[in-house]
Amino acid sequence: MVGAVLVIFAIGLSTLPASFSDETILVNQQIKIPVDFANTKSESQPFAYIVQITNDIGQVISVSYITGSLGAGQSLEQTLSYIPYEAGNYKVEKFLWSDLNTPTVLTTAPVSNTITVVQSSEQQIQQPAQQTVQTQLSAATSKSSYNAGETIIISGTASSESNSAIEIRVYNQSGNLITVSQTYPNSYGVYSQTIQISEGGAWSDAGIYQIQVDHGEQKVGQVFNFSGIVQVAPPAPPPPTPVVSSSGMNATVENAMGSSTPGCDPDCFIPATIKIGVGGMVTFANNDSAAHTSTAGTPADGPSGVWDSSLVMMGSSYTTPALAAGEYPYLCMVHPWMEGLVIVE
Ligand SMILES: [Cu+2]
Repeated sequence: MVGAVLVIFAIGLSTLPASFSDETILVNQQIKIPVDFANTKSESQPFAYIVQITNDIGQVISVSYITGSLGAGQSLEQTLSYIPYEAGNYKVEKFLWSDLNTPTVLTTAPVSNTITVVQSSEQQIQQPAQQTVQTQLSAATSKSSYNAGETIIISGTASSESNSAIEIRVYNQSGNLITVSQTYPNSYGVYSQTIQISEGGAWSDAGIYQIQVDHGEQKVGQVFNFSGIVQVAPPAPPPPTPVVSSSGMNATVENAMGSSTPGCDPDCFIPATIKIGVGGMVTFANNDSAAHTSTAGTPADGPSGVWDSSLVMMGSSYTTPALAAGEYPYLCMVHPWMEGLVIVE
């Protein structure tokens, strides 16, 4: 066994290019965020490299990530890009984890930089552009191995700037195309698609299957193992009962254990629906093994701005401001399947 937290990478991230701090970035100008690091270990190392951008008032407006594995002595140099559509001060934070779902933090502290974005004199007379998120296409599967009858969840990031569909193709172990489906990124530049594995038919031979994800000019691939085994159906779950927990004036909500992997819904936040008094606050306690956010808003409409925890690390918590009467849907920005509701009355 290795220790719980190891600094395994030599991180080349202490400074961003001079343009971040010394020059002024204009609205609608692309910011290139370098992502470069080296594995100095003598064995290969899986990683999830996360870039989070927050705006003036602390709202997370973009989360993008690169996942993969680096061999011994290998280094990675890539660039994530982001286009700010409004003037303001943006904070860029970089996190390096071993895995998106069961992360071991590979660096002791995130790297943080502030970018100042201003409008040029020409831009000041223009209408503000609609906000979109431009990010590099990525794809991850909910598990690395599946049995017949199971559901594959493919999720990742994609630019929400283009209106083009994300096309997802699955090829079997012989290279034959067995499914094609389409989805669109939400306003955060996050997408998620489910693919049901039928029993038999095209899904019959065990082996390594490939997923090809295309979005505009960008392409990424993923592989997973298909066992070919028909999974015995689990006992039927009890019928869902809408549980509204009321804890009086204030309340605490926990992140469900393992909620960084799809499948926790509808109880990714416990309890998923909470009722508090007018002027009360909700504390989100992260006792899960992954980092999460609690962000007021919906996947369809984006953040409402009522509250946004930004990334809450494992073992930490976040408390909302005092809330006025109303119903507040919220979600986790990193794991868009995690949704909850706060009722204030
Ligand atoms: Cu989450």
